[in-house]
Amino acid sequence: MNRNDLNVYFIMGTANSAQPLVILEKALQAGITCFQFREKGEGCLTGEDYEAFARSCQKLCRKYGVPFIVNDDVALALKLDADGIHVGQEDAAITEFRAYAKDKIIGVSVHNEHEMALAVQSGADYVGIGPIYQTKSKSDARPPAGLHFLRKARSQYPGFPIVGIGGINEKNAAEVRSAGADGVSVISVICESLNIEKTVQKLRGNGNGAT
Ligand code: TZP
Ligand code: ICP
Ligand code: MG
Repeated sequence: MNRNDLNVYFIMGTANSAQPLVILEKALQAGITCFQFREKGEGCLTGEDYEAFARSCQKLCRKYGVPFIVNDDVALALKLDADGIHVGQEDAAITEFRAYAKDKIIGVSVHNEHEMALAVQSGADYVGIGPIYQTKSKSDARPPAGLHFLRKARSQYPGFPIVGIGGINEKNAAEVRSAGADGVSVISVICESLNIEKTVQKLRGNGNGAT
């Protein structure tokens, strides 16, 4: 995968927005560089509705040439021929998915040096590090970790694709990049934005205070 694809990495499901497809298209128009389908939480879609919603998101991503990544659900990712999958430490093993999908993007959530080393060795294409700040979008999120491990991971793996996640907004995105992230992964700051165009622009850090 291209590290630039991680620049502004939007994650969403129906739990995050009342009009998810409208929000997704606005975000795509505004220039997000990656999308993750994450249909989780109370009242989330199941069965046919779940698959149909995923396909609608995928179709939009294709229209804008943006990678469509599925969170956790290996079967769905394979069925839809998604561009990739993102797995947590508790989810399916990377090697299992790689066996089925040699050329797909595989992302892994990591929280310490050991998990990072394992992800790199197992052939992950990128890692997500977080939650950096307090997040309200993940019910089982760990406490905020700050930037320390992100900095360390970057110094140990100078060329490895890394995205920061958790409580990232227009104001703190620049310091996440400065700490070594190739990009920022966000849910609420886009879903709750009154001006998605502007929000995405600021997340990109193009001359908005990025150091
Ligand atoms: N994993 C760690 S934090 C998080 C996930 C899925 C949620 C990020 O959402 P937000 O609203 O950008 O804090
Ligand atoms: N990082 C990314 C990119 N996605 C996730 N769902 C996560 C961490 C937990
Ligand atoms: Mg997971």
